[in-house]
Amino acid sequence: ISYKNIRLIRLNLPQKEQFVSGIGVRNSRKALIIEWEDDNGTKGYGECSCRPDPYYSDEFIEGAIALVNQFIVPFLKQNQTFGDLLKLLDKIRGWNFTKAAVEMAALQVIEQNTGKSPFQLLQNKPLAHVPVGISLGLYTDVDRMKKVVKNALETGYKRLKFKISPKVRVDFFEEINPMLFEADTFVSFDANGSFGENDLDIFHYFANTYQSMIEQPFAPTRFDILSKVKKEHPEIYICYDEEIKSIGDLIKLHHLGMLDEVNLKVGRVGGVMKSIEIIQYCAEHNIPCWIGGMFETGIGRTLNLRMASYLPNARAHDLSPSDRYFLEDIVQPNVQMNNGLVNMESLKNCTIQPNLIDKYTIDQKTLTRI
Ligand code: OSB
Ligand code: MG
Repeated sequence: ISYKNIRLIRLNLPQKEQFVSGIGVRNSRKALIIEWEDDNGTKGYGECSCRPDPYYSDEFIEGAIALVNQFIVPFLKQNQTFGDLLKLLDKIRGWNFTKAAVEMAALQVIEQNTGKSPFQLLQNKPLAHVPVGISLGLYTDVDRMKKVVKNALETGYKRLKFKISPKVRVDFFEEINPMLFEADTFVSFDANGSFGENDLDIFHYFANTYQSMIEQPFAPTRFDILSKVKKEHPEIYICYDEEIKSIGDLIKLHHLGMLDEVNLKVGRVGGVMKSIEIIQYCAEHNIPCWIGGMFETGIGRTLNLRMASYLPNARAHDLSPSDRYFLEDIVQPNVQMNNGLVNMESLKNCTIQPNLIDKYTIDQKTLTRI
């Protein structure tokens, strides 16, 4: 793969409404897009879906830009194999979201030029319709929350995932429970690592009331709290998000007997190749695995959906169409969902709109090969 220009584009996309989680409050999505242009003018796009602050992972957008500037682009050769690029990226410790974005851009160029993609390594036939769920924030107004839940149930999402934290309003859930128990939609919870040793009462409220999946209840690496909870209540079902950044993290949890389910984010584990390794390990060991989201633009969303289409047994992925959270996406037409299913055929029409990229660009920088 050759390279002529790498363009780093920083966007700010307005959201339809504020989103609150155990991580923080967000009114708009700052995004970083990496455009890779080869010698023939073929362009590939990657999305770095870390947050602008280091509150989900230790990466943040300004840091990602510095990494690409200092430790990736200067080491690119005029021509390299995809394997050379992976070696260059592997040498860098951490920075998974950033490395994934570079890999994604390169893969798009390669696919356009040769028709080859690493998805061919996954032997199963991809699904034509991918089941998706919705991730709902923390609410400060119970009427608003009721409306949102009612609407999500009517829309047909295959799963409702509620953000929870030690400050969550349990009384709101008490009011909404009849609606949740009546519906046959799967309900799960995500604490984003916000519970500590002193929040076990509220943790157990959610575990007992719903006997469902809880995502990343405790801070990553707090095996002490986890194993205590698991020993006392083996029925508690844990899904990991932040905790798993590599296949090694996954294997460790599996060997410790603490792994029930995996939220796999392509960016968090460092890209498509790393994700495929994880998918294969999960398949071999019967570990349920689904694709998580970071409120990406259509660029990242499309790739995630493609990955999800190779997981035939997943209940639902965190990949609701982006018009749920953005006023306008830079990919148009938007991904289409019908009754909780995304039609993969319809993704073929979803096209990156350069004029919309321009409209939402805060700043950009082009690194030209010298
Ligand atoms: O914990 O899964 C999470 C978004 C940003 C950071 C962390 C998380 C999320 C989501 C997004 O839940 C779900 C989506 O993209 O639809
Ligand atoms: Mg999560």
